[in-house]
Amino acid sequence: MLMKKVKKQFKKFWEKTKKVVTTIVLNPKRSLIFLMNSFVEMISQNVLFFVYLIVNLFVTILLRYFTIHTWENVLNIPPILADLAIITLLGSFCFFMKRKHQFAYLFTVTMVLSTICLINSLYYTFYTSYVSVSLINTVKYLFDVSDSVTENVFQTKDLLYFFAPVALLLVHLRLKKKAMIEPEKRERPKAIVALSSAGVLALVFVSLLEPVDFGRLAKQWNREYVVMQFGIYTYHVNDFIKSLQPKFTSMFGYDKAMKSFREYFQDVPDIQTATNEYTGIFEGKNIIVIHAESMQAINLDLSFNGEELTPNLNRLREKSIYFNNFYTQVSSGTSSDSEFTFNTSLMPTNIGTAFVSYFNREYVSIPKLLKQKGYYTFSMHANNGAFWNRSVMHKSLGYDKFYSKSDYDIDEIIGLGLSDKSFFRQSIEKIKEINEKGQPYYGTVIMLSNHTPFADVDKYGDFPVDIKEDMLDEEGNPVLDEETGEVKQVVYPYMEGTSLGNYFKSVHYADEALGEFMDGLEEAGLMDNTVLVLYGDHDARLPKADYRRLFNYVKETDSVLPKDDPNYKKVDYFEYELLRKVPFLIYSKETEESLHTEVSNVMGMYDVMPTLGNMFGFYNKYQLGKDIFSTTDDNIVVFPNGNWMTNKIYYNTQKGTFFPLKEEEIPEGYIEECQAYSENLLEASNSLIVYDLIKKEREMIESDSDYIEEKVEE
Ligand code: GP9
Ligand code: MN
Repeated sequence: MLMKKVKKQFKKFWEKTKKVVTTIVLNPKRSLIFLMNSFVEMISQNVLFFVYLIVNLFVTILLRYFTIHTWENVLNIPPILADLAIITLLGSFCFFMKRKHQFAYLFTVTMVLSTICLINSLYYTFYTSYVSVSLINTVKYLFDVSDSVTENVFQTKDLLYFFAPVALLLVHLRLKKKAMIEPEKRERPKAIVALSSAGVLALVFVSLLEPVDFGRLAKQWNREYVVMQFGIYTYHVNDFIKSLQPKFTSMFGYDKAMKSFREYFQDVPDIQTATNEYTGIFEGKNIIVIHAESMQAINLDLSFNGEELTPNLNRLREKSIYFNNFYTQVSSGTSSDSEFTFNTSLMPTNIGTAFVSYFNREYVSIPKLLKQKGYYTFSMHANNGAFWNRSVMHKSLGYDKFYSKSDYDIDEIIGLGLSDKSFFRQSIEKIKEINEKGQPYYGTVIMLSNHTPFADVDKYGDFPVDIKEDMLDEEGNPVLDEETGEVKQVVYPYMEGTSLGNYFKSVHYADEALGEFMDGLEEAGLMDNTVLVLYGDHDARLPKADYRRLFNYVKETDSVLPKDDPNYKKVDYFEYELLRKVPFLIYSKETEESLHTEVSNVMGMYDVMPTLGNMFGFYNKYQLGKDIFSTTDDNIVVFPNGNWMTNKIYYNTQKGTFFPLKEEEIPEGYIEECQAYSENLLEASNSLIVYDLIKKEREMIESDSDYIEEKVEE
C-alpha cells in the first residue's frame, strides 16, 4: 500500500520534472521567469522552513568566523554545503508532521543545533579545538573552573548563537498573527523535495572534495581542518562514529595493532646502548620540571621600549643547555598531551586524549623509572585535580603525590585560578619539606596564569607593548614638557589592545613569577643538587593577523606594511607553524659553570625522555623520540596531525606541500621516507596506547618465563 503510494508520488514528481526540463530547453527565458516565480511562491508558502534554513546556516558560519577567524575559511563553500545539507535533512522531517506541530519541531532542532555551535564556540575559546564526544568528560572543565574563567570563556559575542531560535520564534509569531500559516495540504511531496535537495547538496559537496580529504576525515587528527572542510555537523557525526572505536578495541583491530607495534619496536634494544658526553652527568640529582603554560620561544627574543619581554627566562637561557629549535607535539589534549609526551615519549592519541580516555593503560614513564632508582616523585598544579583527569592520570604515570588546588591557599586569582607568583611561593615551602627528607626527588610544577584568553590585563603588572619615542622638534631637538621639564613623548599603539599584546603582558607576568621562583629556590638552597628542566607546553594560538602587525608595523600610519612591500614579513600557514616553537632548557650549577650551550638540532617533546634518560641514567624501550645528543642531522619531529619537520623542511601532510628550512636540495625519496617514518610512528604509538600493548607484551613475556621456569623445575 505504502509502496504504491510512494510509486505514485514519484511518478508524479518525475512527470513534473520532465515537463520542467522540456520547458527549460524550449524556452529558457520564460522558464527562468517561471522558475523564479515558483521559487518565490515556494518560499512564501514555506516561510518558516526557509527561515529555519537561513538562521541555522548563519549560526554555523558564525561559529567558523569566531573560531577559525579568516574570511577565506569562513566563506569556504564545502562546509557551507555540508552544513546546509544536514540542516535541510533534519528540517525535512517536519513535512511528515501536521502543520501545527512543525514549528515545535523546527524550533527544537534549531535549539539543539545552536547549542552545539555555542558549546563548540566556548570550548574553542578555552581549548582552541572543537568538542569531541570522546572528550565529553573535558567539557565539564569549562564549567568546573572559577567564576572569572566562566566570565572569560563566555563572551558577549556568544549571545549571537541564540539569534537562530529567537528569529525563528519571532517569525512564527508573526506568521501566526497574520494567519499566514498555510492550511494543511500536500506536505509529503514537500518532504520529498526537501530530502532530495539535501541529497543534491550533499552530492555537490562531495564532488568539491579531494580524495585526500576523506583520509583526513577518517584520521580526524586535525579537527580544525575537518570543521573547515566538512562543516561542524559532519565533523560531529564523524567524531561520534570515531568515538565508539575505543569501546570496541578488544573486538577489532587488535592483531593489526600488535603487528604495527611489534614491527616498530622489534629492533629497539632492551637496554640503553648508545653513550655520549652527557651520559650519566646528572645521575642521582633532584629534578624540578617547570611546565610553562603557553610559553612560546619567540618571547625570549622580544623587547618593548628597550625592555626585554622575558628578562628572567633570558637570564636562565644564558646559563643553561638551551634547545632553540624545540616543538611540542600536542593534540586536543593541549597541556595534558604535553605532560604525557614529556613523561612517556609517546604521541597523543588520534581520538580522545591519553589523560582522559586512556588513563588506565600501562605506560613506561619518567616518574616510574626514577622511582626504581629511589626517587620520590610529585607534581604540583593549583587547579582542580579533576582537570584533564590529572588526579587519576598522574597516579597512573607514577607520581607518588599530586598537590592540586585543595593543597593551596587560593589567595590571589589570575585567569584560570591561583596566580603563578602565589603558586610558586607556596610550592617552594612544600619542596623544602620534601627536600628535608633527604630522598632524591622528581617534581613537576605546572604553571597556570599565562593561559588563554589573557584577559586579566590589569593584574599582569605594567608592561606597555606600545612604542614610545622622544618628541623632537623640526630641528631634531627634544621637546620639553613645560611643567615637568621632562622630554615629551610620542606614543604609537603598536601591540596595545591586540590579543597578542595582551598575551605579551601575561607572558611578562609569568616570567616575573619564574624569576621569583628561581630566586626562591636559590635562597632556600634547593638548587645546589637540583637540575631544573623547563618547557613551554604549547603555543598560545593567537591570530596570524596579530603577528603580521608585530612584524610589519608602520607606526606613522598605525597600520601594517602592504603585502608587496619588500620588507613585508609573511605570516601564512608555515610561518605560523614555525612560530609555535616553545622554549626548552636544562639548568643546573654545572650548566652555569661549564656546560652552557645552545642546541639547534630540531627536537620534539618526545625527545625529552631519551635525552634526560641518558643524563640521569634511565631508559624506556618504548620511547618514540631520540637522545638529541646521540642524534646527528637526521632528527624528525612528528606532529599528531601527521605533519612533520626536520632540519631541512617543515612538511604539511594535509596539503602535500613543504617549507624549506635550509638552502639545500631535498634528496630524492627524502619526503617519502620521512612520511613513511611518521605514519609508522603515529600508528605504533596509537596502537600501543589504545590496545594497551606494553601491558600485553609484558604479560606475554611473564607467562613465557613462567612456562620456562616450570619446564626447568620439571
Ligand atoms: C589547566 C591548565 C590548562 O589546569 O593546565 O590546560 P590547557 O587548557 O592549556 O590544556
Ligand atoms: Mn596548557
